[in-house]
Amino acid sequence: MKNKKYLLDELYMADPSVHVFNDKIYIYPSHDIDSGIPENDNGDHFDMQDYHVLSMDSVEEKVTDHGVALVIKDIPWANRQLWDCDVAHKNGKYYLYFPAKDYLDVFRIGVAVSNQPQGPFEPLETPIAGSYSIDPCVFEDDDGKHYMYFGGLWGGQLQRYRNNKAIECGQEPEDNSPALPSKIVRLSNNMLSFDEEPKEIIIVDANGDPITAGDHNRRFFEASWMHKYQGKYYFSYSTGNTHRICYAIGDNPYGPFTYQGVILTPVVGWTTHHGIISFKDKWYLFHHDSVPSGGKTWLRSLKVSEMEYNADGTIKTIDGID
Ligand code: FUB
Repeated sequence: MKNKKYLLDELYMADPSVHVFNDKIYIYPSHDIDSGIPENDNGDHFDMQDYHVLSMDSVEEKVTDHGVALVIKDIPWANRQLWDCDVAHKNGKYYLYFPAKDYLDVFRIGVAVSNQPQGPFEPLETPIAGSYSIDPCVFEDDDGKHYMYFGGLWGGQLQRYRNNKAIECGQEPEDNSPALPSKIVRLSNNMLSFDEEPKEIIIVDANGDPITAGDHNRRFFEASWMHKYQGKYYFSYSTGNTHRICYAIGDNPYGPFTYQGVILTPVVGWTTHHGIISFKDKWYLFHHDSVPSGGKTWLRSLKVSEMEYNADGTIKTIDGID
């Protein structure tokens, strides 16, 4: 499959996290709705109320929608905005990690648990202690350790924190200072808490200099994803207001990571977000755009494209528009 394919006609979904469980592809997307809330830089118009889980036997085949897996009204601490989630598997249980705003309008990351990959998921009473911001991506390394990558600027509130502490006046750094990084944290054995203080994901250029806050074409904005290829760690992310999916390569889950280039050029719609898997000897990029909704940035549709590597391990850029 070389061409891009839309996955679902009936519902608007976005932010696909993707995993292979029990030889099937499972997709954990955000479920977009038309909330009627006007569009703003805070992302208030993304007022999602629930999650569905999707699965596929292969990218060529029809998607199964397993229906509602978690609803905001069942999450005791969450008030609004179920944004990008991810799922990890350990010892026969599946853990859904999701961001939502609490009753103080602060994004936290929560966990919900199921015995099966399609849910339904039972949420814990409180968010993960020490969690903040959005877009959790959980990566299992070959030694069985799980790491969460998280963070997002602007509406994702990452600029309100330094050294994992909320600050009085949350602003992005000066243009020539290092960019605000995505965060990484190892999960505890029970998968329900952080096992350490979150650390910074440093992305450097070819000279070893950190990407700066003013470098909007390359700096991290949101949508962290981690995959491994030929023993190297590929950290990919959205550049937000320049609408690219970029990637950087490192030697371990914590980095540092060296910037490499663009995986997906800008799509129709403001946001861009992705998940990457290897399935039956091919690599796939799952992503979204707003073409089917006529460009409404808060009503996005899921897509999948085959992703290819060059001989040196770099990724061939995919055109977001074709
Ligand atoms: O879906 C809401 C937000 O839009 C996600 O959390 C971001 O990554 C962006 O895709």
